[in-house]
Amino acid sequence: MSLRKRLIAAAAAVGIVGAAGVVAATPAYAAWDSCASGQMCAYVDANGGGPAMRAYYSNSSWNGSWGNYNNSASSIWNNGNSQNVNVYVNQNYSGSNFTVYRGTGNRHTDLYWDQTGGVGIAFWNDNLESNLWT
Ligand SMILES: [Ca+2]
Repeated sequence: MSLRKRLIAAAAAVGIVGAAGVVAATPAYAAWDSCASGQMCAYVDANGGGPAMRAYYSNSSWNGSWGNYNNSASSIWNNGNSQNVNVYVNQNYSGSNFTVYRGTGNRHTDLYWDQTGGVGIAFWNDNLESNLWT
């Protein structure tokens, strides 16, 4: 998701909480369930929204016949059956990376804010380009 859209969404979310205290806001996107068992899914928008890179296998580049997903993911879920998956900021499994552990509890809901690995805010967002099942 673009930074501008993200800031608008964040402002809207803050407004909801400020006005009503604790509210279970309906997310703008709720597409996690489109990630099939056995896949790692990297969505273009936060919270499993928008188109997704869906990978049963390791991919040295997220651009391919399935679409162009290099430098576009904003959320990610490993719905694999047995393996964790490493994701990288460059093609060919190179550059900074982190492990996406299997399971619902380890979804990276919004890579813009994710500081996994001690990197700054917005480092991972729109920056991933390859994945390696481990
Ligand atoms: Ca990148």
